[in-house]
Amino acid sequence: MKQTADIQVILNDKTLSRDLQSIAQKVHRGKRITEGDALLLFETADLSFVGALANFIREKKHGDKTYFNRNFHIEPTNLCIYTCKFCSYSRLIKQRGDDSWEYTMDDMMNIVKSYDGKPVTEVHIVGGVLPQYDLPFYLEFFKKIKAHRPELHVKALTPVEYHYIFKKAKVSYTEGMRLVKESGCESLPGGGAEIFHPDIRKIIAGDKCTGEQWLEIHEIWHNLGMRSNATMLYGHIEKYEHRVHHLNELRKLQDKTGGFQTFIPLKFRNQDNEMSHLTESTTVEDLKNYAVSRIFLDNFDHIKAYWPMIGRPTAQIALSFGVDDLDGTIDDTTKIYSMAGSEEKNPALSTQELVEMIRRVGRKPIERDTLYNVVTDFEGVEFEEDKQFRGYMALPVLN
Ligand code: V47
Ligand code: SF4
Repeated sequence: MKQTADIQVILNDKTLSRDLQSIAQKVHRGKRITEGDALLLFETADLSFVGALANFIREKKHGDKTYFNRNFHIEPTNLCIYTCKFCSYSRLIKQRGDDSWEYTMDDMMNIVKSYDGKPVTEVHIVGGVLPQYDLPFYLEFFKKIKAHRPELHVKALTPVEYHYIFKKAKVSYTEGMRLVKESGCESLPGGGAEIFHPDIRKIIAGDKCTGEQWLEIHEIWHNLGMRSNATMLYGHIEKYEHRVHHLNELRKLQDKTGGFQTFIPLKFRNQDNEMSHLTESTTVEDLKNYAVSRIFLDNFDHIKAYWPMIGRPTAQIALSFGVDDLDGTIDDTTKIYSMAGSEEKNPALSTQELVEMIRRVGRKPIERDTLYNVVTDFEGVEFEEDKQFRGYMALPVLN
């Protein structure tokens, strides 16, 4: 269901510059746009223009289908040896105190067990980097999860952690990723990417893995036949050219491996971090960023809006600006964004709430698993009122 201008209106608009006309023609014909085109879109195109093009691509790929999954997060610790300037979540080891946590293996297995009998399909594991969370620890943790609940998909750790734990264990990236796969980790989340360009990365995240290392670890993982996600942290000190460079690095790797499933733009939130003096991007900018990402990343199947970060209303609008995925039901188990100033203080949505949120903007909710297999197509499914149960009671409608 379109909420933006029709692409035909754009194609017939004689007031557009030749360059924008040419980009619209490329999109209409399914041709790839260049880095220069993407820069031009960021710098000169208005929101309705990029929205129309992005929505055209979104609907060509997915129609009104809008995906989500049922997952929970485990964040082993919020202590971290690194000092990323945008991070509101981590505490340095010397700040160990009331607002920090370090879960043991048993603590984390208890979290996994607390979901026994609940219809979640994925556990998303990511947190700070600390020496005790080393390669043997994580390999054992993945094995324990799979032994306890074999069908639960383990989506775990980013190249930031992998780079650190492999170095400490003195294993190569290739050997390390092979062990990780063998132990039951099935995909990588998209975190740690930030901005690949060294000019920006060295200022905001100078002491963790480089952009090249992030890309190399994902490439090795893809070559093992595995899938992963990608993110970009935007709306801080980067310029449009850095965003385009980042998107282009992802597009090049995707051309080589095809291993990325989804791209997730992450809006910089400015509460309680070393970049709090920066003004956050506007919602117009956020939507434009989704749209240009959708247009540029022609070889990515999915663009995800992470609703705990941007809030539910913006996530709904984003579905008309290239986004086809809203992440998961997230049972209040991530602290990353509430600590950084998101309007979602306790991010939890029941399946019923998420389904209704998608339907209210005219889209079709589909529950997927991590690899985008359909778990439930909610077409014609109504809900029985059950306020106590945080899952859902879906009843097929018999017409
Ligand atoms: O890498 C940290 C970001 C990321 C802030 O793959 C911040 O399905 C904004 O990657 N403002 C971790 N962003 C989260 C992540 C993710 C989230 C949802 C789904 C998936 C997926 C991956 O969070 C970090 C960093 O880029 N982050 N602090 C902040 N103040
Ligand atoms: Fe540590 Fe990740 Fe925060 Fe950087 S973003 S300080 S690596 S927890």
